[in-house]
Amino acid sequence: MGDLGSVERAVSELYRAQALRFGDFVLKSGIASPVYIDLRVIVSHPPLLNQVADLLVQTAKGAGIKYDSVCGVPYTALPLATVISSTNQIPMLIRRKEAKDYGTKRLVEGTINPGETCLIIEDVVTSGSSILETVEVLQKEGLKVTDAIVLLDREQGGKSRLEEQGIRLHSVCTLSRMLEILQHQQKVESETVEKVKKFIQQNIFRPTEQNPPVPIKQMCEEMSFSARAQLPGIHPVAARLLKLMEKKQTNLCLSADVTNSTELLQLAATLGPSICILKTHIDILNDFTQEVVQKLRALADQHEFLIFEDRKFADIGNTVKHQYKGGIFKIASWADIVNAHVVPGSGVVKGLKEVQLSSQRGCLLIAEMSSQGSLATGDYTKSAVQMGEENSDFVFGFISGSRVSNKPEFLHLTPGVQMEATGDNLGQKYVSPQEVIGKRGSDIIIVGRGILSASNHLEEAERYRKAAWDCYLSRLC
Ligand code: S5P
Repeated sequence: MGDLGSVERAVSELYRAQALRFGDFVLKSGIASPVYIDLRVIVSHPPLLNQVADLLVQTAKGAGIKYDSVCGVPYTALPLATVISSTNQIPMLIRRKEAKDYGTKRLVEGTINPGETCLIIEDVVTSGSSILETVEVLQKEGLKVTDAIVLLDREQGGKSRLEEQGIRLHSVCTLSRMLEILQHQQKVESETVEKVKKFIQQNIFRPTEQNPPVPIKQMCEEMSFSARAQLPGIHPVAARLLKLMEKKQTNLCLSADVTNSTELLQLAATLGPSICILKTHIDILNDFTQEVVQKLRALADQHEFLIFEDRKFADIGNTVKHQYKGGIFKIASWADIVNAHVVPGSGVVKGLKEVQLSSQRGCLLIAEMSSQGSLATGDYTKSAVQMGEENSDFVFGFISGSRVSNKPEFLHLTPGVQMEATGDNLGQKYVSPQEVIGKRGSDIIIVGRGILSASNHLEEAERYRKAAWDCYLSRLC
């Protein structure tokens, strides 16, 4: 631990910068907490940033750790690692939270010299999961990782969990010491201290086999589907979808890519209870009639799922308006959800919006694609998100490989999901439900052939439903 004087000064400054707050807080997850810790604010206080970085280095020195590079756990610890690297002339590595895109999968930036030792820098440790994720990535690159330095240990089980995994955790300060310092400085009252201590004890993180570890910090920022359904300004389709997902305990969308209407209706009838959305490509049916979609609508209402026509509109506003409303398919009359490419610019959304029959129709924008070499990356993805956020009266989410918008009103649906295969011979690339929901923060998995190629569709759909739902549950507090 750092020396008393400098630690006390830092704690006092952290309190002043409102990185530590005491009172009655309701975390986004709905859990009541007497303490709120947010060290992201220290970037607005450069002297404090330097002070904290220095305390982290001194703590490493005091513990006699030898290291060749530092790596901050994304994102709050990145500026801390940067200051440590720059001030002490120690090389730094940056761990990406998401692979750059589906193709390159580069997870660490900077020069990696396998065999060298990297020291982990973190701001707050709760369960230790964020550190472990970073350790795993660095170790896969051939680096030695044995120690982590953290500013604040919340004493909620992280230290012992990390030790079990061979990582020694050294903290500048524990939450109880921080409380004592603040009490001594007469910044908090003894009643508050007791309340927080009780809260710590009652919230010790104990991962189990069924409940795999997920970073608590991340979990506490996570809202449940039903809480998101209540958000002011949420699109009615998103609200309906989120509510039925919670009720049916499913975040599985079936991609019903079949060419025969009997088969389509059979799938809807059998898998209806297991899914939240049934996705169609209505133009691949060999025997389309309006009667088919009427029957599909009846099944959707009976089993409470939404119908998503994966039409991928991609033309000027005036054309997509006709494509959505008219022709032989009359998509707008039966599909709750449609999607659009953003390549034509916002006119595509405006055209579709003109048709919008009621507020019970919504649109998803394609921000990323699962196929090899997709051009929907980087700035294109960012523009798609911006276009969606600017048209929230019709757009309620995105087709993407990961969470691309951090606004909880927007849903993320991810295709290219299979448990076993890694791709097909036409460029499709697959990842697991665990990766998509657990790691990349998406909300709904879209599964086609993963289920359709199984001999027992229902059994397989249930397997995917359960896997994706369990991952969603473990994201919550
Ligand atoms: O990027 C995308 C977007 C979509 S909507 N990648 C996709 O694969 N899709 C659709 O998801 C695709 O058109 C197909 O209907 C489904 C994936 O099917 P699967 O059999 O590969 O699971």
